[in-house]
Amino acid sequence: MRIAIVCYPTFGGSGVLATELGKALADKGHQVHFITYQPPVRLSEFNANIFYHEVRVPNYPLFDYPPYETALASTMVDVIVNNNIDLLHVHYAIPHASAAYMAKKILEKQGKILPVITTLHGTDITLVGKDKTFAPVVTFSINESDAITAVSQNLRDETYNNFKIEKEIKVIQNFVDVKRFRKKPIDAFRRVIAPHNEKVILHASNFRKLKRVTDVVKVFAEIIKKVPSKLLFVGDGPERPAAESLARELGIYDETRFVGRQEQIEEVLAISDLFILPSDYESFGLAALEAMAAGVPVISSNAGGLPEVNIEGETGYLADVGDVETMGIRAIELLSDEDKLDRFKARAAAHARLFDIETIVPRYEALYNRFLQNI
Ligand code: GMT
Repeated sequence: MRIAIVCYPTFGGSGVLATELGKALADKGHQVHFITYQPPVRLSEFNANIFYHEVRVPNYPLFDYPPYETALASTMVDVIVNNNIDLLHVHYAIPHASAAYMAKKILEKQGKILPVITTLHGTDITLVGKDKTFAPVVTFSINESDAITAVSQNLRDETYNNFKIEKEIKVIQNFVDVKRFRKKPIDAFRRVIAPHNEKVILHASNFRKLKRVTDVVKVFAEIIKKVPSKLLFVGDGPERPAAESLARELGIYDETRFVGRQEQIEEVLAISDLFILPSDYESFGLAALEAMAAGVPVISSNAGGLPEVNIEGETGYLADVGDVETMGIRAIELLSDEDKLDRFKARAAAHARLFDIETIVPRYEALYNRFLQNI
């Protein structure tokens, strides 16, 4: 198959998922064309079946707001015609689904039928999409997609609850390449981070308000009273200064390390004992799944699709959003009992295997095939 994929090329979960999907499809012999405004972050290795097409938005003095969506739709048409693309798969509805609709209509005029699949990822529905400014276009373009998928049951329900969707939304949960996350810890790295064999607590995100990074600091402040430990922050974003100043205020800054964005997150996970994700909402929580694949249990909020990923009392613990006290108690319970921690680590890894790339990617292929047979 020749598949075009549109996504955000940044560190966000939707872009990561779309890129990993494209790579997996290319490994299976499909030709994959990424259409984005810069190369996707996880697209670092050469693969003969992968093509990258940059969306260029010309600068013109009249444009206070460069018309990205128009440029994207035009690039889609160009790539689809010139590479004989069979199917367009867009990740994150805004503005990708409406640009796809435009491209589909243009191509129809030229006699080409283009199946469009839209995968909903989270904030395109729950935060941004719900906004009155976007809602009519989001509703329309989702309904005009030939197939709609959501990354969790919760996101599917949220979409039906918030928009008038007339079509079936198929749940295809996010996946992880389990093999990639089965890493042995690099001893020298662990010694640098935790020189006295302290426990390593990890949080990784884009540090947006919704991630509640200051809650991570508060939970850690409880943990460190009982368990010698270090806190590692991976990623960057607007709430980092707030997290840093709270850590200073609580006198735990020296036990905390901000390592910025990391492409090799598996190396960091390999030295970690516990992952904390206290978000206001996660449609799924891909970062938690990646942690579990590396055998790292998760303390998370019970918001959105997180209970579909992190299983209470098995792969970690869940608490209400903002309940840092319970999160702290559960974390201490786990970290101060080696046998229990080992059991949780093993179960986290086992549960992550249910979301293995080899199980989930064929579900996308089956969906693609359904449309290609109809042309
Ligand atoms: O919130 C993020 O980290 C970014 C965001 C995105 O769209 O890139 O992530 C969303 O998609 C991920 C992949 O499907 C999910 O794992 C995240 O839970 C989801 N984020 C939210 O729902 C807030």
